Amino acid sequence: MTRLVAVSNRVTVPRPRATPAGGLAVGVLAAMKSRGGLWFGWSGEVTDGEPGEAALTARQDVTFATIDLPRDDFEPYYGGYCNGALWPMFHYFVGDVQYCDLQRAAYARVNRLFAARLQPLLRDDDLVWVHDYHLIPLGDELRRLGVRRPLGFFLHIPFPHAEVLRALPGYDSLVRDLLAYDLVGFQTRRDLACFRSAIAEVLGAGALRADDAVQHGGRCTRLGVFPIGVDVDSVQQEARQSLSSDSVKRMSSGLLGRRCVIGVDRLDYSKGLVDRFLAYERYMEAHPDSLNRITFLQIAPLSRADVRTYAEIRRTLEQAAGRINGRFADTDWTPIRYLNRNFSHETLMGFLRSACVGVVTPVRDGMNLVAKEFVAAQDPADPGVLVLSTLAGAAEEMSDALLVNPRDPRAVADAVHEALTMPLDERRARHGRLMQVLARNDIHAWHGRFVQQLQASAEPDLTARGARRPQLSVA
Ligand code: ADQ
Repeated sequence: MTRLVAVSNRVTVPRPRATPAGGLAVGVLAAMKSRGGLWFGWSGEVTDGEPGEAALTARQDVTFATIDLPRDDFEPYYGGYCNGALWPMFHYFVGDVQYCDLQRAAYARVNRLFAARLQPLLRDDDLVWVHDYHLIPLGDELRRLGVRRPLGFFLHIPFPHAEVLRALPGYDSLVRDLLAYDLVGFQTRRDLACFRSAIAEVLGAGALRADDAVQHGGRCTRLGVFPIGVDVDSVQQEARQSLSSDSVKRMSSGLLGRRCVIGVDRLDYSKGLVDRFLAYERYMEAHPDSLNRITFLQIAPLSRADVRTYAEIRRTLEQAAGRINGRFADTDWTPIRYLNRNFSHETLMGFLRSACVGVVTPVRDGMNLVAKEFVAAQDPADPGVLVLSTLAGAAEEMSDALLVNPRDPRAVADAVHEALTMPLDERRARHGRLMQVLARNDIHAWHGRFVQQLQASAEPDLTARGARRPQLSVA
């Protein structure tokens, strides 16, 4: 039996009442819980000396293997290259990219360290699945250490078009590093198309085969689209159960009968929160009859607080919420309730179920699990309506949401109005169709398809000798 080894920047060892606020952790944890195996990554701690061997913690079928990172490398690796260069570049915030050679060198060293500490833990029958932009060079580092097992990579965030990517110094090495993997997965067809543009830019159009495989350096890398989903049954159950929990009851009773519009996002400039607040202000201006009848609840736990752009967006949002509330609030009503804290997943699903409208308006997002969770959490007999950005990966599948350009406050305000006034039969019909999409492509389908295709990549590549292989891209 093959063993699944997942690798991500941060490993979250589950603890009671601790919920990771982040889509990657939610997705990887679901895959590990259902398949068992080893999950390797950073412990969350830094050390002054040379980081030691991985610390192992076993929980049921999953072993969590964590390493500390060198103090001197952590900041330039994580806050620097990962979140100061790659994150903004991959989300098309080209003007915010802070590139620095020293940070890129720290990124390379951390990836080398990951490989050195992971390699002794690997067995001959392992399938290794590496997650996200922090670890692009890890596959190549493992190959250098002699690892021959199938290596897969999944990118949780968008992949930018070559025209954008080529503004990043050293972008060609990132593209070549991805070709050390046997299987590279993306969230959407658009991301895959952008990666093809990058391959054409770096290696020439001839490197891409018609079946979406890249032949390079003696290796064949297959490309595919694997849109991440949610655990529909578990979200439904959590949402129903938590309606009777204290937190959800307190939230609902605090609304005093008002209808709730909800947003749930990590505090990140890619999530479109400033534009969303302005759109909500526009909505209240255009619909004075809504004042004191609707509450907008925005939950936004802080993330990457040490990175400058994140501190800036936090200040801007606090000012916007303060200004809008100061302008519209009444003695017994606050139009925007803005909370920077984490909740348990179950509580959050209860909040989503209690809301009439979910506003998910990132200005760029790989997928966006909250959009899917909002739909899955609804009461099918009286469902709320999802307002969704066309620039979220989720929009590719969720065409029954009200799709909007997140940068257009009038369009978002109009969609919120349409959602709040939509007749019940239309809400039910849209919700039913969206649920079919979610059920067809849930979290189990996501990891099941990826692992199956990674496994298949361990088989010899017959295509090069003229035999047919099954088509690997998407649902
Ligand atoms: P994220 O950018 O973190 O994920 P998202 O996909 O929306 O974004 O996932 C967030 C997850 O964290 C959701 O499951 C949500 O319920 C949870 N969460 C959010 N706020 C919370 C809070 N206050 N308390 C507790 N939990 C909270 C990245 C990419 C996305 C991609 C995912 C998965 O940026 O585009 O969808 O990975 O691939």
